[in-house]
Amino acid sequence: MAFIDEMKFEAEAGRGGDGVVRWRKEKFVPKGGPSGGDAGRGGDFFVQAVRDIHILSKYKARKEFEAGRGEDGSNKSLHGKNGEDFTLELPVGSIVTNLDTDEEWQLTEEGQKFLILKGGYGGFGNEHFKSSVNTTPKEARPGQDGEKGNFKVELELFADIGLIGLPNAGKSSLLNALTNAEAKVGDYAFTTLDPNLGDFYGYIVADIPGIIEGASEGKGLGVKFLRHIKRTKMLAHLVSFDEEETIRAQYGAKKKTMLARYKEIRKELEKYDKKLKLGKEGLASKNEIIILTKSDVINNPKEIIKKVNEFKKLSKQVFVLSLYDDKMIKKLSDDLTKILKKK
Ligand SMILES: Nc1nc2c(ncn2[C@@H]2O[C@H](COP(=O)(O)OP(=O)(O)OP(=O)(O)O)[C@@H](O)[C@H]2O)c(=O)[nH]1
Ligand SMILES: [Mg+2]
Repeated sequence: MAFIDEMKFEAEAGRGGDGVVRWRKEKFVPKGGPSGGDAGRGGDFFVQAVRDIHILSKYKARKEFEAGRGEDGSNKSLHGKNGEDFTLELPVGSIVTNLDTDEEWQLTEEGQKFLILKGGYGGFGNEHFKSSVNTTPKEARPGQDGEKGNFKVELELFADIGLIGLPNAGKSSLLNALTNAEAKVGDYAFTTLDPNLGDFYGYIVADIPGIIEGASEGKGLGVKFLRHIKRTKMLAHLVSFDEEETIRAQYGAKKKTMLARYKEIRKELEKYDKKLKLGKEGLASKNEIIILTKSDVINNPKEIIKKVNEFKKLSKQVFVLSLYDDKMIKKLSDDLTKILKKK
């Protein structure tokens, strides 16, 4: 199932029912008083946040939604039923824009619900118009149309930690190790084409597809996924101990050292921020920890320490990880829990 993070749709709230002209029928009374009931109002149109990032793909075949029409009034003063409300479920992190009015709603928490279109009023029946001067009103009102609109939904994933890094850094593998996710892992670049989410003790971890030099201008999987880091609370930046040759063979990277590879991604984050004028709200200003992955490919422990010290100069927390070492995974998992709890 392809991951869909954008959609357009047409929506209409319910039309109000019509009021009616009716007369009371009573035995021995040739013409009773007015008894046309009022109509029901049209159903309102809501959007509501659910914790299901794949829900947009459910609406693939259907792009028009409408709430229920109000029922007409009836005889014997019966009030028509209100039309059924319609609630469109959207993933947490959706930004809904009314393309006709530019109004915008942000669904940031599960269960959050917004009224985006109001149903029309139901019309009055003739009984409503009864007065001392007009005991036989022949007037009734039609229902009012419900509001209509064209909308756009853009999904920006909400996560507590976003795993970022060059392709093949080990992001999906780490997601699988820490959470219940079953992300695809492969020894080639761009295994992950869509973000994956996992639950880490109630925190959401997002595995973001590999970012490469030029991503902010659309290279590789491009800008599409940088957007998903925007609402992530903190970043874990993975840099692998893979040999230079391996990396070059995989996606033709020009830069050599691990630090240079790290900086390459940082530069993309900054460029993206600049392009969108995000300033301090941007990707580059997010709290970031660094995870040096695949330490098992290095035989000399001194080499690992040397790299760690090099990265520590960036004044960020640095972790070393090999997914073949359970103790290392446990340590990272414990430390991450502590970091997340502090927030
Ligand atoms: N030796 C070693 N290999 C690892 C480790 N972690 C991951 N790998 C391997 O590295 C390769 C890439 O792992 P993925 O988890 O798919 O990497 P990714 O960062 O998600 O890659 P993309 O989805 O392409 O961006 C796979 O062959 C993994 O088995 C590790 O700790 N040690
Ligand atoms: Mg991956």
